[in-house]
Formats: sequence, structure tokens, C-alpha cells
Amino acid sequence: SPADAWWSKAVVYQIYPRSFADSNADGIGDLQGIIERLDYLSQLGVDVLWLSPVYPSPHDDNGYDISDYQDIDPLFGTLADFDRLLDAVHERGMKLVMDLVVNHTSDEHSWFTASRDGGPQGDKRDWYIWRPAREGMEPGTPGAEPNNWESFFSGPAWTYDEASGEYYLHLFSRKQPDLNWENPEVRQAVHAMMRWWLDRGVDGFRMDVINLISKTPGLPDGVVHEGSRYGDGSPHYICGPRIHEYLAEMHREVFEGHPRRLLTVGEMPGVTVEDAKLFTDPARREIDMVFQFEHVGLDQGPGGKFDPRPLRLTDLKVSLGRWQTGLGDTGWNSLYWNNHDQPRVVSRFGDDSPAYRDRSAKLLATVLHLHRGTPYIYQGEELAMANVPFASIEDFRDIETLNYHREQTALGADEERILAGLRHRSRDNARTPMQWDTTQHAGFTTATPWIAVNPDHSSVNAKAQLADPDSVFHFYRRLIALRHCEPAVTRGDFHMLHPDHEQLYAFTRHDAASGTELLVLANFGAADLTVTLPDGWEHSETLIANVPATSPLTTRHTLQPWEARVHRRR
Ligand code: ISL
Ligand code: CA
Repeated sequence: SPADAWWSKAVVYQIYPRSFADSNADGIGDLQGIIERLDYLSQLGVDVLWLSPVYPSPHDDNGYDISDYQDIDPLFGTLADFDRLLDAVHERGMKLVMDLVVNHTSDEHSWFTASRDGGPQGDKRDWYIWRPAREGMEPGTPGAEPNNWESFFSGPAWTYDEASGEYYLHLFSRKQPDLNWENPEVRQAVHAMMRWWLDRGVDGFRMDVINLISKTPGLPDGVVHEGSRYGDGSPHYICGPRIHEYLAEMHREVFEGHPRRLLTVGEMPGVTVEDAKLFTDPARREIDMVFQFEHVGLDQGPGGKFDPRPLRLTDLKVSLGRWQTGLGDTGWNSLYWNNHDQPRVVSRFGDDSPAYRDRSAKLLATVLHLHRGTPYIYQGEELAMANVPFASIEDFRDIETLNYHREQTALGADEERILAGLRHRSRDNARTPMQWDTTQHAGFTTATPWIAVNPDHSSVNAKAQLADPDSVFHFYRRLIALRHCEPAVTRGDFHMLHPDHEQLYAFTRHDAASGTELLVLANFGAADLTVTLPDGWEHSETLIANVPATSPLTTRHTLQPWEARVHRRR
């Protein structure tokens, strides 16, 4: 069972290098900055670090547009710095996982420039996805794109290349052309690059949008939904026809028989429980776990990502509960609230007002870390870093945000309305610098940071939290330690209690092997909540709680606002 694998006991910490720590005063985080903060991560107790991309890149999408897979961007340091970082991570008993972005490259990658400049008959033409204009249309004119797909970052998913008279596909920005995975040479080049990093000593990969690499042959138009100018291409690229074949092949070519214990996690927008079970069933030898997106889409209104609506707790429980039981004993979940693409969870699903910020952050941590699966912490989450009070569009940096703003402005949308959506949802909420202390730029840099720090760093920062045993940081540290020592956290089965309750998130974890059962109770709200417990939990042992001096459990128990507690019985 996947629960026997080393990573079932592990907690992963995601570093977004550009925003973590700047060692050379250029306003951008770097590898040396990470090295200087490793003791902080060691103290937190995490097992694995995942680095967002540090490869050479024009940074159209902050490094998710890679121009050379086998080097380090000078912004972040050198390969020698990387080797020092890797050693320092290993010396502390942690592992390092790289971001693998191979659905697309940068348009400045030599593979793409060769593909483009060699023209339709060129050697590397077939490494990318080139197509002529739509039948009967004048190439380069509006609507002449080969199909009607929309890019994730607004506008058509095709860009016209005047010189060759053809278009190339890019599901993301025009500077992120999609690789053609149908071409075996492309797959072999990717496998060789992955082996090169493993030979260097890295411990695995987080695979960017890896379920988008196989497209339906013929690239058919998508259905045009009400209110959209584009077709929905997603059925033709989400978990496409050859995706399992490609991942099984990658496993064979790269991971099979590898002497070290690795971790592979596939980022998979739109993946279903059924597919995830196939991807992560160890017997099928594809990948270890997937990032799914269902729970972070539940608070999205009909207008899409930037049209937020309040979360219904019952929806969250239905969704996460279905993934828990759906993957069951066969597959394995990744557990996350945050990453560099998501707004901060304490502002999103918790309560970031001064009264409840820390307590609700601890509640969210408790609920997540007690699920079955491998938890991921995104930098700053362990300090309850919150969304950012962006004043105007000038404060944002993210390409998705800026493109959306430009598109909506051109459509005549109201500026304040656009900004309201962006304040809730922009990816830049997650990308402001790590808050180390109370100094001007939060100890992140002594220069001007590439994006402004959140003004709340005067009260929310690592220095203050390290000194306070009741801080969110130390609470995360205790949750991580609990996973390391309590087998029911990793192995226990999952049973949701009170699924229809709109304020209570409660479940049990039962581990038959050790005869241990855990009960998790969480009050998602600012009002007291009286709950009726299942039999036999009165006076059970409290393992962890986010309120001081917890009273013993009674059959009818009243939870304080945002209270969370975990009990154990044997
Ligand atoms: O945040 C999103 C846009 O609304 C997501 O759809 C996101 O683009 C998707 O989850 C894929 O994310 C990954 O690939 C992107 C990159 O921009 C993201 O940062 C990365 O996590 C393209 O490489
Ligand atoms: Ca720097």
C-alpha cells in the first residue's frame, strides 16, 4: 500500500525562490538566500523541499518558461551554488525536489528557436505543435487560428509566426510554446534531462501541468460556452489519450530501479478521482501522487476564477471526503491549501481579522495535516501570511493578472470590480516576499524587492513567531512532529462525521494495525458551536489543540470560535 512508502510520513515545504530570501541585495530571492535559511526549515521539521523553477528563463511567467533545462538562472546563482544548496539540504536530513516544466518551454529555448527558424521542413519543427491557419482563412487575421482554444492567460492559445506562415500552440503565455509529446525525440530529451538532475543528486520532481501533455489528435475545436469568445479545449488536453502511456514510459526510462528514494508529484488541473487513482496506484508505476484542484475551485462564481463566492463548508467536505475515500488504499493524496498560484488560505477559508487569524490558521493546518495523504506547506503559510491589500494594478506583477486586467479593461469592465476580484484571487497574493522580521522589507532584502512586501509584516513575521511557543509556526512544527510519530496519521482510514453540518468539520482516522483511533473536531466559524460526539470519546487524550488549556471532551461539547482539536483513543 502507498501508506508504506517513506513519503506517507513526510511533509513537503514549497519554496518560491524569487520571494524567499535575497542574499545579494538585488531585490530577488536566490539560492544563497535559501541556504542561509535552511536552519529555519530544519527547525520547522519538514522532510522535503520543493523548489519552484530556478532554471534560466526570460521570466515571462516567473521561471515557468524555461530557456535551458540544465543550468541555473544567474538571477538565482550558479550550478555550484545549487550543488552547495543540495549538500546543505542533505546534511540536514532533508530532500530536495525540483520543478519539472515540460508541457512547454520558453520561446527562447534553443529547441524552440530551432523549431521556429528552421521553418516547416526543419529538423526540430515537429518538437512543437505547429499548424496552418484555419481552412479558408487569411493567416494572421482574427479567427484564423487553427482551433478555438483559449490560453489559460487570456486570448487565443495560438500565436502566428509570420516568417513560416504557421501558428504554434501555447496553452499558457505566447512565450510558453507547448512541446509535441507525440514526438519520441522530445520524450527522450526530457528523460535524459531528468536523469541528469537525478545524477546530480536531486530527490524527485514536481511535474508542472503534467496531465496536459497529451492532446487529442487533430486538435478539435472546443465547445463555446455561454458568455465566452473561445472554445473550451480542456477535454482535448486534460488527461489526453496517451497520458498514462507517457508517464509509464517516463517511469521506466527515468525512475525504474533508481537507488535513492524519490518523490514524484504531478500537478494535474481537472484530474478526476478515478484518473488520480490510476496515476498513483503503485502497481501501475506512473507517479507517487497528484495535485488536484477540486477543493480550490469551490469558491469560484459563474464568472470564473476572478469571480469569488463564499465557500460552503459542506461542499469542501464532500469534495475532500470523496478524494479521501476515492483514492483509499490504492492511490495516495497530496494535501494542500496553498501554493504559488493560490491566494492565502487564512484569508480565503479562514478569518484573517486580528482576533482569529492565528487560531483559524491553526485550524486549517490541523484539518489538512490530519487527512490521509502527504501535506504540502507553501512558504509563509506556517506564519499565517495573508492576502495583500493591493492598491492598484501597478502593485501586481503576475502575467495572468496583468493579461486578465488588460482583457477586462478592453471589454469595458469597471476598474474597481476588476481589482476586487484580483485582490481575492491574484496569484501575487502568494508571491509577496517571505516575512522574516519587522524591518523595512521584512528581512527579505535590503534593496527594493521585485514586488512589495505585505505591510502586515510588522505583526506577522518569523522572528516574532520563533520566539512565541504559541505561534502558528510552532503549531505547524508540532503537527509535523505528530505525523512523524503517530502511525494513525499516515495509515489510518478516513471517516467523515456530520457531513451535512455547515460549521463543523469532523472526522476520525482509524488504524487497525495499532488499534489507534483519532478524532478531529474543527469549528469553522466565529460563533461557539455545540456538537454531539460519537460514543466513547469522553475524556479521551488531547493530542493537539489550537486553544489554551482544553477542557476534557464531553458527549455534548461546546467548541470555541475557530477551535480545532485532535483526540486519540486506543
Ligand atoms: O493559476 C492558474 C491560472 O488560473 C492555474 O490554472 C495554473 O495556471 C495551473 O494550475 C497551472 O500551473 C502551473 O503551470 C503554469 C504556471 O503559470 C503555474 O505557476 C504553475 O503552477 C504554467 O507553467
Ligand atoms: Ca538576489
